[in-house]
Amino acid sequence: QYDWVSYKNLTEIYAWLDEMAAQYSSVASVRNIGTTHEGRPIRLFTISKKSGNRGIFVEANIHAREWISSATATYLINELLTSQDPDIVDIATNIDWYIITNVNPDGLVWTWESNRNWRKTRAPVSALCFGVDVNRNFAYNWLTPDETGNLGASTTPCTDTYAGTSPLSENEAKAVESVFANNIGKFDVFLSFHSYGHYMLHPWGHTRGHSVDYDLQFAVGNAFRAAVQAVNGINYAVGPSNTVLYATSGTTPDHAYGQYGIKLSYTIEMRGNGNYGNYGFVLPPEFILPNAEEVVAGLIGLVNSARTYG
Ligand code: 0X9
Ligand code: ZN
Repeated sequence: QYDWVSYKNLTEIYAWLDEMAAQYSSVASVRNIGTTHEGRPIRLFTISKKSGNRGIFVEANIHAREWISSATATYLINELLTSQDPDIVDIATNIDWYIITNVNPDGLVWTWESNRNWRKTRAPVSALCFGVDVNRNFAYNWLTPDETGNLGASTTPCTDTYAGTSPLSENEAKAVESVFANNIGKFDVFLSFHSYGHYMLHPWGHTRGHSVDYDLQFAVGNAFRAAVQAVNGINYAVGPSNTVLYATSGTTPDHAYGQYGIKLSYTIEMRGNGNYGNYGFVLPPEFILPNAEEVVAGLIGLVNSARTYG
């Protein structure tokens, strides 16, 4: 029986996605959108209960060690398909959901079998070194320094923020890219689930300059923050990722906004530190449910805020 009491490995997550797609086959489906270096499928789960809906695209676990991100993505799928709560029924019925629970399956398996702290993919990238940071491999302003000269990414294969040899060089990034490219104009919101630190980050990462849609991005991000805080009291910091967190280039949210015009594009850094304990990426399983509950409440707040804008 699947639950959110313990973390699940890739085999368990993929088996559960299959079961849910089979059980709710009139509204849900799961399909392969790419294959990793080690031959594992990258899978897209979709929920559509009504024709003509606009959509929200969620990616999770692009960083292998951030287990809470995929646990929250599966919790979200479960809520959308099973909850009777009117707010959940609303967002499940009136929005199409495109969810990649595991952008980086090879990395996740490596964290279970060899190194719990692994971040990147597992493709060989130089003598003795493995892995590209998929969240530095997207095309929009790939390896572009900000005003302070900070690349926010690395050209050194052995480092944790290695950007790859070229934009979209990695199969994982190509798979995510295919969802954007095959659904132009579909998504009003893009969400990248990460941990940790309690941040709700909007573009840009690659520049300190304010985006054209800064006010909208901040307002909707702030609605997420308020709805999260109402559940368990955790207060996320909201703002542009470059200045609130640090410089980055080639991230999925910058790409979603810059390349595809998805204005409401966010990185959500979930639990891992704070006054209940500084666990970092190794968040104990008893926090899966409270984290997931507050994030889903946050998403309801985000949707209702977004609806008040054109
Ligand atoms: O460095 C990252 O990729 C993210 N932090 S993490 O600790 N999960 O690795 C932050 C990315 C934020 N940047 C943008 N949203 N542009
Ligand atoms: Zn991350």
